[in-house]
Amino acid sequence: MRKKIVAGNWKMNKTLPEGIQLAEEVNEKVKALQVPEVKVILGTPFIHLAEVSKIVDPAIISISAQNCATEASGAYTGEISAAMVASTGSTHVILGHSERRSYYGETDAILVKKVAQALANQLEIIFCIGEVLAEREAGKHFEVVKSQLENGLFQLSPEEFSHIILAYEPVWAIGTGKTATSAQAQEMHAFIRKVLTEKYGKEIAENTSILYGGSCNAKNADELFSNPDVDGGLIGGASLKAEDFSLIIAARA
Ligand code: 3PY
Repeated sequence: MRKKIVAGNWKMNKTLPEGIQLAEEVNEKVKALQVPEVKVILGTPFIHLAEVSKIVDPAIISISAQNCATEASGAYTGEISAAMVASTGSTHVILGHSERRSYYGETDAILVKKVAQALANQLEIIFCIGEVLAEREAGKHFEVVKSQLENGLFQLSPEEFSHIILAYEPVWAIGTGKTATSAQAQEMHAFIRKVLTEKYGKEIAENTSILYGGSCNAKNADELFSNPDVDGGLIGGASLKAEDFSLIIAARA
């Protein structure tokens, strides 16, 4: 049985004291909700990881970085390795977010290296895929998403792939306030599961959690999560307020 997951992506928000406060609030809310069937993940900036790991109860909340380096260690000024991330108590890393692909030039080849580093350091990966508006308007969205899977992940063995959580984030719905309709989300998630079945077989495809991301919030979460192939959400802006984030977690329960 695949997991229901709600993961927050704080992006580049919150100073350290603000992040600590938010993590404390989320920890209290999740404790009160009592939803062991939902895996809750906080994707914080690098500088928060170690502190937030100490604050939250690891039985109910896991911690994730939002990126890691392509290399293991060495003269790479400003980079943070997967081993460093793991040493903070973080168990997850978000890779391939469209903001990293478009603003920082992360190609499929770069992501292959980051995925390898993350797996070598026992990190679970939330791997983001999704098309831009022009690709959807040209009817190429399925092709684009399939190629992101093939070129970024399909080098993995079935065992390695079991450490992947997918997040479908249509780029035109990120930070724009536009959300894919429930039907568009389900259509793409079902397509992704079909592609996974063809590559890894039915069991792995059925066990892979596929999250929806892109302006998912407390108002639309219920409807999005009611789809059979939408296993949860990767939440941007709405993860920055403990109340909104906990409403989304409750919607997934
Ligand atoms: C969003 O909801 O805008 C996101 O990009 C989540 O990763």
